[in-house]
Amino acid sequence: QDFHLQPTPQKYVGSEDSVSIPAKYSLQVGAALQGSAAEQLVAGLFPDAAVTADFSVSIGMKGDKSIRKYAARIPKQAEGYYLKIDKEGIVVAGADRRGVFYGVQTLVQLIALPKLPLAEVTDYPDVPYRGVVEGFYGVPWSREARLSQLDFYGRNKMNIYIYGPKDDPYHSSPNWRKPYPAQEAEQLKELVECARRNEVLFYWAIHPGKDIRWNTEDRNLLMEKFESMYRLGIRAFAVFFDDISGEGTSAEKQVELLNDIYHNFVKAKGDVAPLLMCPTEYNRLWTKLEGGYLATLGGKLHPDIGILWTGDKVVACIDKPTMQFVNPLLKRKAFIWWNFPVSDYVRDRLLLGAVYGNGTDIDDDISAFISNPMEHAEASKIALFSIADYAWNMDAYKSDASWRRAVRYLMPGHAAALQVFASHNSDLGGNEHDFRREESEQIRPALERLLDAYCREGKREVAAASAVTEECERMIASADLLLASDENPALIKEITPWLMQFKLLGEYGREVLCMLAAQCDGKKTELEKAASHAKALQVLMTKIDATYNQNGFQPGVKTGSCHLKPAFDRLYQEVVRRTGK
Ligand code: LTM
Repeated sequence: QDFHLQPTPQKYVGSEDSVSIPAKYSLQVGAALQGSAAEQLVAGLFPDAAVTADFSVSIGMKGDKSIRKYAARIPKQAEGYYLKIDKEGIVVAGADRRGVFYGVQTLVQLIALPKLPLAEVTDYPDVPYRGVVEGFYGVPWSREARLSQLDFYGRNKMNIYIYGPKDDPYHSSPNWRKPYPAQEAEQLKELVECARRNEVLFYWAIHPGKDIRWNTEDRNLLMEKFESMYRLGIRAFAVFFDDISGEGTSAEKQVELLNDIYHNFVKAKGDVAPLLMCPTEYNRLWTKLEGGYLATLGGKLHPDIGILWTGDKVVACIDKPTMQFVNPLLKRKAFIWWNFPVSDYVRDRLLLGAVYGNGTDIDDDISAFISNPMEHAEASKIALFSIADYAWNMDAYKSDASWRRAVRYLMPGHAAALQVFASHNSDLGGNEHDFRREESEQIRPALERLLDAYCREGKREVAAASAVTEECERMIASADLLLASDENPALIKEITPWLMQFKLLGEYGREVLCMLAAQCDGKKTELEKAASHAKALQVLMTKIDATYNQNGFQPGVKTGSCHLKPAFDRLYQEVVRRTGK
């Protein structure tokens, strides 16, 4: 049977042979797992265990009696696990609690297959922290979106979520000093519980730098805010000093505050995860070595405090040279904040393309790889799926295959349609960070041939024209299939304006090709008919652009904007020019 475990395990040894779990089985869960997320997951999978049976399910972590025989096979790495399925039973043995949880998550994927294969999996993550920072500008994610995200992280073996939406006034100025109103506080509590069920560390970040005063009053207010978050159940904290100017940017003052939080809050509590901070100079382009900002952090910040880093620029792929630059300055392994698929600086686009460009040789240089996503939570899962895959097992990471699996994961019943849509909605267009992504790669050669033959010689390249027409038909059908589907309502709701625009673009492309054919064949009436329809479609696309997604930054709805739309516009103009009208 054809399947791929997600994220790609370090070692999978499978066989063609399979086993069916009998109605009668025994279940042993290690004592150390009591109350854990793994135990809850196992209880759902195996609800009717007998005391003795020929088929046994043994789940435990290092030191547990239930898996003692397998202790030597458990990987040494944190969060690692060993999973064995044979005719006699199933064993999941984890290096720690999270390792057991991940082993059971792998088992969940295998049990969902038509046949449960006999297999052995030895697995562990390459990067210690993998996950998401909700750190974008724009409408923060909803309660439902966050709950769904946390379940998604659990299933994809991501272990960290940092809450830091820039437009939550209680995270940033003006209200970072105040506690959350009751209803929002309740929702945060619910999220913390959901994170626990998914073995996700829930970090809450504060962003006080825009108006912080370096005095005792503000120091105490920040500590009180952390206390109020601690009372909600939060056990992991971060302080962000990005995107600020003025007094708040002082490295010395930031260090003083963070070390104070470290000693008098994190250590004093005893059950709080390592503190994280986002520096003001969080990328190489903005680093002023002569000012000594990063060197001050590196030298004076307590070594247990993690420091975030976005790479060579605000938005950039992460490679070895950027790590070799920053780690010696920080005197620790940087905690990577990857600004993808965040789209808060290109809000008229959807970034649904493949995840590529990050070094696969940096696992030893980073303490974490976390992604800043789009305001569209469900659509972000396309990229997040592959980021989870990449950060778990860099050597095995295959960008294109992972992207296709991500698409299938989100809409298994409409994977082909979503793939067509995603493949034409990935580039950012010209932007302040000069960050671009490939788009429409498969149809690009045909588009280029078509343009070249027609614009230079007024000829219709037949094979290219039919390939592009077929692609337009696929676009139209895909848009309809997705718009009509109720397979993933959250996703369709987020992308509906782009789907409507995408359908029009397909129709426009098809009509432009009819114009071109009619012009080449000298069919005047047909040409006029096609031209007036193409023109109407242009008007409709402009209307969608002016009606939907009217944010105050990059309003509108752009689709296929890297190659398709420019090519169709160019051909349209060329037909008009050659017709003399
Ligand atoms: O990247 C960082 C550290 N800070 C901000 C983010 O909040 C924002 O989402 C991204 C992308 O626009 N750029 C930033 O500067």
